[in-house]
Amino acid sequence: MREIYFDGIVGPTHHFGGHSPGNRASISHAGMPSNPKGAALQGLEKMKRVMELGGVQAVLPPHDRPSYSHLQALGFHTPEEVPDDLFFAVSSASPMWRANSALATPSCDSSDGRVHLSVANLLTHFHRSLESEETFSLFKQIFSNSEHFVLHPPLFFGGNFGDEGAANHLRVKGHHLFFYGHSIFEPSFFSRQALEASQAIARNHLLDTQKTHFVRQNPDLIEKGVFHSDLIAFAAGEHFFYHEKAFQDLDLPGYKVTEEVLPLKKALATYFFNSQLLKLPGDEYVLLAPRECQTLSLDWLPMPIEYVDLDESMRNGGGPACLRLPLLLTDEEIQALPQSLFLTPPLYNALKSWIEAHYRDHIVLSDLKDPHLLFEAHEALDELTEILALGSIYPFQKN
Ligand code: SUG
Repeated sequence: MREIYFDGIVGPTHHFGGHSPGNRASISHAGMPSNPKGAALQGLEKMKRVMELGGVQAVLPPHDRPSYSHLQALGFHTPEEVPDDLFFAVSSASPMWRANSALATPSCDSSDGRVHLSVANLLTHFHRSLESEETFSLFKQIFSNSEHFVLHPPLFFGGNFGDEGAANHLRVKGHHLFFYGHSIFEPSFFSRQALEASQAIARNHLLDTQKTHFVRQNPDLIEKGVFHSDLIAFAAGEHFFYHEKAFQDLDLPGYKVTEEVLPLKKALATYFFNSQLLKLPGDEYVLLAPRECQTLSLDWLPMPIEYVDLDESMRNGGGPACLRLPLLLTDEEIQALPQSLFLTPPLYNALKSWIEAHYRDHIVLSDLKDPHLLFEAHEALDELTEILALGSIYPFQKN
């Protein structure tokens, strides 16, 4: 079996909207000018590095933003009628953080022998809740082979039944750790993941209950900005690393990183635990860490580290692991996916030229209402669907 990383391509409207209370980076960078071209190139360079290291890398297209279909559903007809905050929210490029798109479990762990994927509802933040419908429809196309894949729709949208996908889940030595922040019967203002949502996913994915664990996130840390558990723990293959303050009642052995080795404050400021641990052929491991971690002493780590520059995404609270949806697949399952989505040197070159031709390198919030930006974004996405051989996936392509 191989680990596959599906990274989201950063969309042309990438900006700093301050849309995510509870996410400190998002709030502290609100209103700053952004560089969508730089952001998309940084994401692409990370994918290229994974490919060069021997990882299986695939791409997922951005969503259609600003989303006029959502504005129409809200009764608006022209951009001028829409309050700024609402317009900026429907313009968010947040689908780039594909760790929040869904949660996938491998076929070897399900009693029906198939890969299960549950699309996340992302209900706690308005701009993110807009993603699930489009993700579900895209995934229906990508994971259409029902001999190998079972796609579950997003869970209920009400009653604090929040689910944020792979960002609150790890697979460690065949065991599944589902991290949650609250129960729907005791909602918390800050927590994004409900216990009941995680339990429903484990049941729907037909996992072995003996190998399924529901672990509560430390509520103090959620208030300190650990809005997903992938900001405080990571795993791949045999390895599992977590900060000693991360969880309550963890009953699975792993590498506990103590406060002495890495103080929580530094771990959060550098996003160390959002590093992407790659499991490569021949049981080699490489940790892709945000470049902010270069200031840390990490000689206790048993694997080599490489640093990646993802500053644009990081300013919105998204590091290396946030940008990718991980899947563990057999060769046959990999063959059952659209091959046009897998990164190769020619696809890398095509995406690079495409970004350079279509993206702006400077956006302030007021630019989002510029009708030219919408036009540019549509032109770009239209061309992208050709590059990725996806057909007409966007609402504007069907008009
Ligand atoms: O949901 N930021 C995202 C970051 C997602 C990080 N993902 C993982 N940890 N896996 C969020 O808070 C900010 C957008 C803005 O403010 O413009 C934002 O949505």
